[in-house]
Amino acid sequence: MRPESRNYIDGRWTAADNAAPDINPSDVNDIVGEYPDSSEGDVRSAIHAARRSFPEWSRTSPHARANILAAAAAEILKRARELGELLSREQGKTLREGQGEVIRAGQAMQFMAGEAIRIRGDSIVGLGSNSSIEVIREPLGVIGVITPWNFPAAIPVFKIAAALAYGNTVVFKPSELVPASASELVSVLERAGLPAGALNLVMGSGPLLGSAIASDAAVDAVSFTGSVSTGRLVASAAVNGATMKRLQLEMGGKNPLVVLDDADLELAASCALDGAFFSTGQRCTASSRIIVTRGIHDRFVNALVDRLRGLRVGHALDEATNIGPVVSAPQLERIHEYIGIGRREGANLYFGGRSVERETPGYFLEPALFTEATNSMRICREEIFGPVAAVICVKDYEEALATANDTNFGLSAGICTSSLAYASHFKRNIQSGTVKVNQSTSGLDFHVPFGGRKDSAYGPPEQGTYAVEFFTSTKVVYTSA
Ligand code: TXE
Repeated sequence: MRPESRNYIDGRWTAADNAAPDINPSDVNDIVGEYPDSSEGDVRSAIHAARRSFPEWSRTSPHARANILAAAAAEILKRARELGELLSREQGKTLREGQGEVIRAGQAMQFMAGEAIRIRGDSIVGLGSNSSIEVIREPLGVIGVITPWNFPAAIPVFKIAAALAYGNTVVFKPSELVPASASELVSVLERAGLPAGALNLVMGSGPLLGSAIASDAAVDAVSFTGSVSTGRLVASAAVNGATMKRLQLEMGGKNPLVVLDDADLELAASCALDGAFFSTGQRCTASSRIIVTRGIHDRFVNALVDRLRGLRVGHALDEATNIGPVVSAPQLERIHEYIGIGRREGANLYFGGRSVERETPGYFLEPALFTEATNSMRICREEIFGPVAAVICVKDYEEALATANDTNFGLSAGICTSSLAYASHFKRNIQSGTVKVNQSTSGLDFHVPFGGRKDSAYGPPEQGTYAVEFFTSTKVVYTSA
């Protein structure tokens, strides 16, 4: 199977003037395919197609929209192994993680199919005599969807399925690093019966194409996931262009996992291992700061390192691999830079952190664990986005909570404790959009809202029934009988 190496604009697969290779990070000699390196002209064509198709698509019956999404979900779930393998091949997460992500994407698509027929409003008795009021929801129009490389299937589905379910049309710009998964998702939706122009795919440079989408007057809203720095550029283009657009930005995290003396040691070590290192640590909800009270600190570090020693770093498609490669050479270089910064700042590189060779040339990195870190160090303040975690030793729960909140991010946070009192206090006082108690900070359900605070997010949360807030606008109608 060789995915379409073309853009999808106005219902047609069209080549761009230039193309770029999609490289397998487990084996850089393996080119998954050549994908469009599109121009601003290609983006404008896609936006115009989305604009033209909006009136008809927005008037399509909710049942018809639901059937299309349900048919697409069925194909995704049926092809989960094949699509998961393609995802792992181009992005580097393990086969189990890639197939798991595709299944989650298919299930989220199914969920959104149901949401298409659950659009509801309110009927309110007016304050004036014989006045009745309706609150109705309407689609926004053309949605720009700009997505990152770490969840090539799930994050595009969370955005695109919701946008389409509520009657919007879409211009989709995936990360340059994962075009194959994006192409497959769009071809699945085309086969499911989407009319021409309802969904348009333009692949290539983020700074060129993403900013063109964010600034174009014919785009009504932008839903973005990526880094804080890029999110700010998207926001600037979206409000300083010809029109002010609605924005939904899901950005980075520096997520704390607090481990208290009364924690279940084995459970805490497993939560930390999963949260910090699985998916090669390339998750916005990764536990990159592990804040441990001193009574359990040494036993916890030893239990975590025992688990780290058992992990196999290798080719994403090798069933024995636990940790796949880092996604790209620039990302691997960035991670090594942070490991060097951590050592120079005085943290102790207690385990791992070295590039390793495997049978094929790839971006393989041993998971890195720092101890003796302080929260003021750059490795505890800045998002590294790789298999790197820092253990911060604190005196007690109070210091742990204060340290956890001392960050510019606010995406996910976890606590491992057997105390209901500490867990309840933590839930109420941690400044994050997601809180996990005796669970990894990563690994979220698709049917509930997901969003952050502070620098981690801007605009309403994604996913679940809460997606209706961003992808529709309300209209309040007053009628005198
Ligand atoms: O993200 P970017 P990348 C963080 C993580 C990682 C860093 C870089 O720290 O090291 O981001 O990863 C498009 N206007 N996260 O490069 O640059 C780009 O093409 C409009 C955390 O993937 O944010 C891609 O489609 N769009 C994040 C998307 O924006 C632009 C997950 C994200 O790219 C653009 C991934 C511009 N000027 C990375 N420049 C999370 N929170 O999950 C680029 N893009």
